[in-house]
Amino acid sequence: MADIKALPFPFPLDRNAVALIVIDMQRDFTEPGGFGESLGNDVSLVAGIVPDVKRLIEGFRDAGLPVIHTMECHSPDLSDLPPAKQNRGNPKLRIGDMGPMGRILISGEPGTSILPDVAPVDGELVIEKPGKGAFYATPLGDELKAKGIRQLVFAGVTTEVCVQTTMREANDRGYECLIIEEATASYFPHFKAATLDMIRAQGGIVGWTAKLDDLLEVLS
Ligand code: C5J
Repeated sequence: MADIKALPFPFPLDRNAVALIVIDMQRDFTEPGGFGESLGNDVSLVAGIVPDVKRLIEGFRDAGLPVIHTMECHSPDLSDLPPAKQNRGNPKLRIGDMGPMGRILISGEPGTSILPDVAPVDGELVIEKPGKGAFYATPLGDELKAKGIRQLVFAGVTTEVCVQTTMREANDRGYECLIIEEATASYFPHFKAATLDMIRAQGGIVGWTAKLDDLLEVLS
């Protein structure tokens, strides 16, 4: 065990039981022409975290620790897309529609892919998920159990949607959860700030928050 400086108190990192989970660093959320922009968002706000997510991933790889990636996407026949999700909001392009990077949020389409700078390498687990949370309708829970993982370090987009949903799912399943502040982003900076506050409130009711350099110092 090694303590990482964190809030609301130090995070007791166990190198034998920790994995990094990088949520939805996909072109559809970070590049013009994707799902994020079709909902009216300024995607440059979230694209800016790529260098810090890359440093975090490299820190885990250099330490020989597991890195897991998730992708929010649906099957081409939309059989895993409930109408309640498809019809939500008033986007220019809905999930499954053809956009400039292929069909929006559909498995295998160019826009659904993870950004090259933070893409998985051979041997890293990639979870395709139809929901906001990465445990719903995916093999993630079984994979973590099989690997003996008890602690999850979180990065990715967006802080208050897929990152927070997955962190809460993990927290309820008994995982110790730590989110890295510089490695997550929202289209709404005040939502990110509020999410980090919520996570560490009440003695860490959802988990811990830490700065990237404080984690990397302990990993190196
Ligand atoms: C959203 C996500 N925001 N990855 N997805 O729809 O947070």
